[in-house]
Amino acid sequence: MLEVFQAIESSAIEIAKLISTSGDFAYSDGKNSSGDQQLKLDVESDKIIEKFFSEIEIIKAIASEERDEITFFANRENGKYLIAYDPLDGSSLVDVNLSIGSIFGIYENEFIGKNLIASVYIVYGPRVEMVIADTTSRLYRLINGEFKFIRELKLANKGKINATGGTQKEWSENHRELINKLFNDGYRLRYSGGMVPDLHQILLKGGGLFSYPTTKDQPKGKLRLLFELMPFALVFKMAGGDGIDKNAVSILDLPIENIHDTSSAFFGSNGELNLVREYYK
Ligand code: P6P
Repeated sequence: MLEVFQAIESSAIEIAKLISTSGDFAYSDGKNSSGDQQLKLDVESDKIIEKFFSEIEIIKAIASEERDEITFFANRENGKYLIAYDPLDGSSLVDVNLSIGSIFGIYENEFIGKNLIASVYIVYGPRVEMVIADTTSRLYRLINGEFKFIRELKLANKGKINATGGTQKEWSENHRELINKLFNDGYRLRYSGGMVPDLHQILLKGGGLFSYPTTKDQPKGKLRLLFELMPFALVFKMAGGDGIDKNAVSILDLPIENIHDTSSAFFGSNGELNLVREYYK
């Protein structure tokens, strides 16, 4: 597993350079499986990650948000890791100089939540930071070209941050009541439109709620299970919180029919998730 983490670190250093040196990011002429217009930056980041992963024997296959199908590496009969990743989530935010990120889920032998043995995400912001979750959630920071361990991440039972995703005019009434309840309890709105920095802020501040519900314009939710939601569910779980869907099912227990499946998602401390359960009962 260490060589996988090292490959992710090497990818992150190259992607950080790519972000800082690229000019305005033209859209490529492609669209990904979720119908998102692909930025050249997405495609280039995906290539960087594949290059490093292709050199690791224990990796059998990779699934990228930017590709329709799973890519199986040749001669990997003994490989046991399947890696699902979003190479550059929220990449369009680079145009307005906001933080973005890369998300990785390392699955053993099968792309299902219970086989997710580790997850990693990178935040490209004023600083480049990384969180690794396996049996704990741990924060690292890129300092002089190396990722240094900073501290373990632990969520309190409640926080003060309310990160409210989705098109508000399309929210269901109970979702609107949940969000207003938090604001009436003094929670502060913190939402950039990039799930990596938005979730990172809740983890580092010790608590709060990130919500991306199903809406009329996103009836199955927008965020992807394999590449985004399951990796973050492991991070939050290991930090003492959790990630659940609108039926209060743990995201790690949700079935995967297609590698690009999406779901509603609520991430946070237990205090906030109990409110979600109450308002979505
Ligand atoms: P909305 C970025 O495009 C992304 O996939 C996530 O990073 C982010 O949480 C979400 O979409 C933002 O979506 O509809 O709130 O703009």
